[in-house]
Parts: sequence; structure tokens; C-alpha cells
Amino acid sequence: MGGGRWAVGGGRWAVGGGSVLVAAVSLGSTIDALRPLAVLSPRGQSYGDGPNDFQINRTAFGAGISPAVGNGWTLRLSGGPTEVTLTRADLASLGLHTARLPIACVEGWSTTQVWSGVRLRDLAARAGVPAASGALVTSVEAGGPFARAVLNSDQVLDPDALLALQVNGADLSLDHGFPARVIVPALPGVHNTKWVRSIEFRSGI
Ligand SMILES: Nc1nc2c(c(=O)[nH]1)N[C@H]1C(S)=C(S)[C@@H](COP(=O)(O)O)O[C@H]1N2
Ligand SMILES: [Mo]
Repeated sequence: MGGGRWAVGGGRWAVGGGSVLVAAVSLGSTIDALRPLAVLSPRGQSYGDGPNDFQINRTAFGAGISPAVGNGWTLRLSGGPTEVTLTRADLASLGLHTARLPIACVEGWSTTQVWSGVRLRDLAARAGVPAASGALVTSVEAGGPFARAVLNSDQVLDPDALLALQVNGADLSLDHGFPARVIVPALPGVHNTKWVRSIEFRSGI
């Protein structure tokens, strides 16, 4: 599903001349026609489609995330007695929890959406670290300041702290972090890691 959006987004971001604008107009949507202009706007001003239509800090394209990121994707959990690998279907079968939570970006915007995902504390328990004292979340995104984030114990154990699979009842879009992303109450936006690859839970102090 992310693949389809990528094709459209690719056009948007590959904008250079009028041909993209003309192509967009031929789709019959004024909004789409204006979207190439988003390339001139500050980060956080580009939007998605339908349930995923809200601010994006950094697009998948911008982060170098392949539209095929979901193919064969698994989540790796470590920190417990044995490493655990879960598919997206495995995650969904752990039970989804829904919470209405904001993303507050230091760049000056915030947006509140309804997220559904697996509680981080359930993942900690699944990893064999039920009383986790923290977690290191690593993104598929290679390198850069957003590739990893550290969460403290309260943030992991909060009942509304999620590894989200869905937003507003739909699968996450590629730009919002498909296959899975972190959403934790009161966490600075930057730590809500998108395109999560692995979570290492910590025990002890
Ligand atoms: N892997 C990764 N995660 C990321 C980012 C990023 O660039 N790469 N941007 C962060 C920032 S600064 C914010 S504010 C939120 C924005 O999430 P959104 O783009 O889904 O609105 O994602 C965070 N997670
Ligand atoms: Mo941000």
C-alpha cells in the first residue's frame, strides 16, 4: 500500500518543471495541483491522504526509506533472555490498543490523531523484560539524528505508549512510518521514531 503512495509522492518530490503540475491537474484535483509547491515549504508542511492527511516531519523519500520497506519486514525485540522476531501480523495478534495522542514537533507545529498499535509494555513483556527500565528504539532509517531514540521506564510502561500500526483506522502511510512507529504521550515529536526496526529493552537501573 505504501508502494502506491510512493509513486505519487515520487512525482511530487521529483518536481522540477511544469510537466508534473500538468499531470497533477489532469488528475482533476486542485489540491494535488498545488502539492508540488510543498517542496518549497518548511518541513512539517507536507500532508498525506485520507486518514493519513496530517503534517509530515520527514517523508519516507526524504529519509531514504524504500517503498518496499514492508516486504519481509519484521520487528526485533531484544534485552530479554532470547531475541524475539515478530511479523506485522504477529504484532496485530498481540492486541491493538487505541489512543488519541499528539505529535508536537520542535519545528513549531503539533497535530493530534487517533493511533492504534501494540502497547510498548506488552512488547516489553513479550521480550521477557516486563519491568523495563527503558528502551532503545532503532529505525530502518540509516544514520542521522532520527535513527534511534531512547525511552525511559515511564514512557515504555505508560498504557498509552504504542508501537502504532494504524492511524485514524487506516494503516500508517509510508510517510507516517509504515510498517510501525512509536507514539508515546508527552514525548517530544522527534522521539516518536518512524519505520521502527528493533526495540532493545533495558532492565535494571
Ligand atoms: N525515523 C524517523 N523518525 C522520525 C523522524 C524522522 O525524520 N525519521 N522525524 C521525527 C520528528 S522530528 C517528528 S515531529 C515526528 C513527525 O511524525 P510525522 O511525520 O508522522 O507527523 O516523527 C519523528 N520520527
Ligand atoms: Mo519534529
